[in-house]
Amino acid sequence: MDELIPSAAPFLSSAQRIAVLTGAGISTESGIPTFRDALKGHWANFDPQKLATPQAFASDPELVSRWYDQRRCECALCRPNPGHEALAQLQEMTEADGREFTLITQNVDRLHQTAGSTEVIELHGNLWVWRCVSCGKEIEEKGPAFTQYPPKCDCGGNRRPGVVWFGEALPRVEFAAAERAARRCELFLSIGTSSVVYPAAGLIESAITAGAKVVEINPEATPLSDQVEWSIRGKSGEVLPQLMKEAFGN
Ligand code: BV8
Ligand code: ZN
Repeated sequence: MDELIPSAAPFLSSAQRIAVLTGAGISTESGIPTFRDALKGHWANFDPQKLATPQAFASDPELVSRWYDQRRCECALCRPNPGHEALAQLQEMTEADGREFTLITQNVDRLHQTAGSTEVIELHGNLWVWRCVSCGKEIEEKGPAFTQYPPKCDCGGNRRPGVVWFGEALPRVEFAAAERAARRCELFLSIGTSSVVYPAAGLIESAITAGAKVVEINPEATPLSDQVEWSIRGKSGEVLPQLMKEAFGN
């Protein structure tokens, strides 16, 4: 067990306000590749950051909608891992004590919600809600793969995934709630994120500036590792259960 865990754990059970930011790394142990992991198979020679743009959708809506629908169907087969489950448990225990808990994610896979987390702030949207680019109509797609790419709205418009693409603004209400939680918290957990995509990574900096104690969990160092209280080198699916055991003894 990483020797930092015993010194960070007491704050999980004492902090009045806890905020958590997660990235692709927390879903790795559920079989979902991170943004850093090279795309496989048909998508091997595509750069995810190029596909995840309004320009890519405008120039090739069939290709981009096929990529997102494939990710939707693959994520639907994945299960939460002990990292997701530990955060759902931490929310439950914290709120049972009347303490404040805010879970903010950059992930679009909804595994936090599947693990039982509630009021999850989805900074970058999700793979299930698809929106018509003409009339704005939104429909949640829980079914099998689409039969047509891009999928069409009954108004005739193309439908796009309800995610935030590079160059697009984050949802205002969600981001304001995330900023508020980062500035108010006493303990901030940054889990499985490379801390390079903004404005999400700025939330970690806001928490540090506001004087919060920050725990980073990542097998690798990030640009913010030397600014946080505890930078724990490990997999979130292993470290989070250890932290919970150390903090709450179960
Ligand atoms: C915007 C949804 C303007 C789609 C995503 C300031 C400085 C520099 C650049 C910018 C800046 N401000 C804005 C920018 C531009 C850009 C940006 O940040 N670019 C980066 C690349 C430099 N930001 C934007 O474009 C944002 N929009 O700025 O709009 C604007 C404002 C007003 C009005 C109009 C416009 C929008 C950003 C959101 C884009 N959408 N996702 C989709 O999913 O397809 S971002 C997407 O990539 C993810 O959501 C996530 O945010 C990011 C990937 O980062 P991570 O999640 O951290 O994953 P990554 O693969 O990088 O790293 C994984 C980590 O896990 C690693 O560190 C690894 O070590 C670790 N790990 C691995 N295994 C484990 C593990 N950790 C724990 N346990 C394990 N087992
Ligand atoms: Zn429409």
